[in-house]
Amino acid sequence: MTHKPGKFLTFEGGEGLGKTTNIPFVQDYLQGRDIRVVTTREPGGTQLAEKIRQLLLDTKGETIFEQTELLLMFAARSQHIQHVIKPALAQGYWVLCDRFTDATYAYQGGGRGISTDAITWLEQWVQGELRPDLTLLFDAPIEIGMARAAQRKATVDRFEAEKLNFFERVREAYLTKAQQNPDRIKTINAEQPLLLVQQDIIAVLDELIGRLPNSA
Ligand code: Z5A
Repeated sequence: MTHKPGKFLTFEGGEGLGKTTNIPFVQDYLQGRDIRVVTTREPGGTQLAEKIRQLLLDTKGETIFEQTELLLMFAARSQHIQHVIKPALAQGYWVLCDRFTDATYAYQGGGRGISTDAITWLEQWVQGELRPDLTLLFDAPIEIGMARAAQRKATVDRFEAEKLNFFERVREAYLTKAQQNPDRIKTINAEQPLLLVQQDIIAVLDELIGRLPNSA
């Protein structure tokens, strides 16, 4: 049996701005339209990639250098793409992924200052033609996300322990990427109450579903 290839949707943005909250909402919305969905996350999504995630988030142990961090992100991504994302898309599932390569441009590029050329080279090598069909970028002033995240959990991981100006650079890099890719990256105002955020998400999803063949 042949399947229509699925769609690859990614969820991006600064810490605490609603990716984790809204992925189940999107999952329910799509399933309500008879779309089969797989949810996953980065770094992570396979046994090995989840182990790499633990290494990356751990605040203890030896210093992780910027290049090492970048390579670990793409090592995890490579496993994730081959084991989860590509097989699911080939079977017609829509893949909802909590962060993907835009996060690398934002955190390792914007935050750490690694050159875009290096990231682009790795993106091409590891992903080949694979790019998200749609990205929801949750955006708000960073203090809002930090306050929400702080309310939710007491401990901080290795990224959350960074200083404010690191997160400002991350936000800037995300917004630049969105400006460069207006068809793919849809920016959602995450400062709004959840109900309004979800109305905006539905508008974006309906637009995508409306463009599918046989969606009349
Ligand atoms: N990273 C990287 O550096 N390079 C890469 O290539 C990749 C990742 C892929 C782990 O990511 C770290 O990996 C990440 C970047 C790095 N580090 N940081 N920072 P992660 O996605 O697992 O971690 P996170 O960004 O810290 O996720 P998070 O804190 O779970 O944020 P979130 O999922 O966007 O937020 P949330 O849990 O949905 O919402 C936070 C709280 O706010 C929660 O209590 C909600 O109920 C509440 N909330 C959500 N929306 C609203 C609205 N609209 N109003 C009021 N309250 C709300």
